[in-house]
Amino acid sequence: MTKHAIDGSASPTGHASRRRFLTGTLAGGLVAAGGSEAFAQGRKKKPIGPNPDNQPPNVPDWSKTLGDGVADHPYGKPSKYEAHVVRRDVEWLTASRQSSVNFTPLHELDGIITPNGLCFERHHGGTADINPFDHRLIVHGMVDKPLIFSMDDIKRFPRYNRVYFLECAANSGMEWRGAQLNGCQFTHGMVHNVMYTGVRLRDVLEEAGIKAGAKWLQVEGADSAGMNRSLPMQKALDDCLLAFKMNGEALRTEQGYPLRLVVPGWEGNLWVKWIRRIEVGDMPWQAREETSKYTDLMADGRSRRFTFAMDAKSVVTNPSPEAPLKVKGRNIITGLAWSGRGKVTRVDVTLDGGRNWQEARIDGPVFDRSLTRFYVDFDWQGQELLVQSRAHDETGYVQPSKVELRKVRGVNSIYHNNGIQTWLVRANGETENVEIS
Ligand SMILES: Nc1nc2c(c(=O)[nH]1)N[C@H]1C(S)=C(S)[C@@H](COP(=O)(O)O)O[C@H]1N2
Ligand SMILES: [Mo]
Repeated sequence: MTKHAIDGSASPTGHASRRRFLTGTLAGGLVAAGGSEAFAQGRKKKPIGPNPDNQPPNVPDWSKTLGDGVADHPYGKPSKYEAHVVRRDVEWLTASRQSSVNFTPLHELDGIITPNGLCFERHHGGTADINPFDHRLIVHGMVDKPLIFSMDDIKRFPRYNRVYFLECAANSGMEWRGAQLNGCQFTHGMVHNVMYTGVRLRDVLEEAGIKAGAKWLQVEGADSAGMNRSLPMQKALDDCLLAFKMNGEALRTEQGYPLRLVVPGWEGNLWVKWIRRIEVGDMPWQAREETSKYTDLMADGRSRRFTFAMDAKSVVTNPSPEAPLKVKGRNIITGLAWSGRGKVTRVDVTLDGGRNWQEARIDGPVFDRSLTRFYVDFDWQGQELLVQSRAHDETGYVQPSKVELRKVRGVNSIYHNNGIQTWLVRANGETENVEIS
């Protein structure tokens, strides 16, 4: 799988006619080198250029008046000049309260941690607005003594801090049949990476006493969807957490306040938010989310089921359609890699659609089942590029091309698309989602 068979004469196929351009996000079209990023995203008029009054040796406007005091910022917010850095949704893709999803702006971030306000959201029945004093977690079924825990009870178990990515199994799911969404926020933004503080699910289960023969848990949320999944006991005992903090502060409502299940490396759907009930049993429950949904329909009509672990994957976040190259000369290519099976050990990047690969420079902490940041420092002379990245993990697994992936899985799937992404960078810096065969 490491050898990348690319037809020497292969030219990129844009499928532009099949692709729906996202109004409001890319409406202004993509721009030539020199445009500001906000302009590239069609939200601002073409900038006239920096105000000379604010340039050296002049004293800039913001140095001439007294600023806000601390009383103006009881809870901090990003600079108003970063107002375009937000989660976004796709109009035709489930934007109702019954079922909704938005996407992390990956191309605006750096390092490995996703800020709390930018973590993508996926809700099956909207968010639950829970009073933590009233919230309870029930543990029952095949246990010695059924228990009900308050949040204070949960917080008295030993605490652990762990950084993990959460990826929705449907991330990149719209791309199974070809390039469709023109932006890395939309092709890859159903992933976030957070430091959780919580307690081990194992400790809570052992408090109730697990009966012999117990093999599965049913985990259920307190949202209007009552979203539930079956979780193997082995995984629950191994490394799952019941988390109440994200990146140091209380979980956000959108992420499951006051308590969520953390299931390292496994598909996001299992990470039950607003968790209220754990039932211990000896068989899976065959819930909606593991029968009708979150299964992969193969070409022969059979379905892959209980596909828990997220395979190694990566994406170049810059350049990408929302973040075109702007100037010739020194440029940075950067992106993210992750694996649900361990640490990322290496990331390769190609600028010519897979003929030549170079090893990217990984920087920042490399944690087990966490987003991992990579860079390629390069000199761009305005040549067309076909940029791809390819992740390796510590099991020896190498991220496959989309062609290789489709050979095994067909094109009926929605979930678990970890194929290599291609961005076409044109001579003017515009960048487009394409596929090469
Ligand atoms: N209770 C509950 N838990 C849930 C969901 C939900 O709708 N309700 N959505 C699941 C899905 S499909 C995903 S991908 C993740 C998304 O987590 P996030 O909203 O923190 O990104 O939560 C999972 N946990
Ligand atoms: Mo999901």
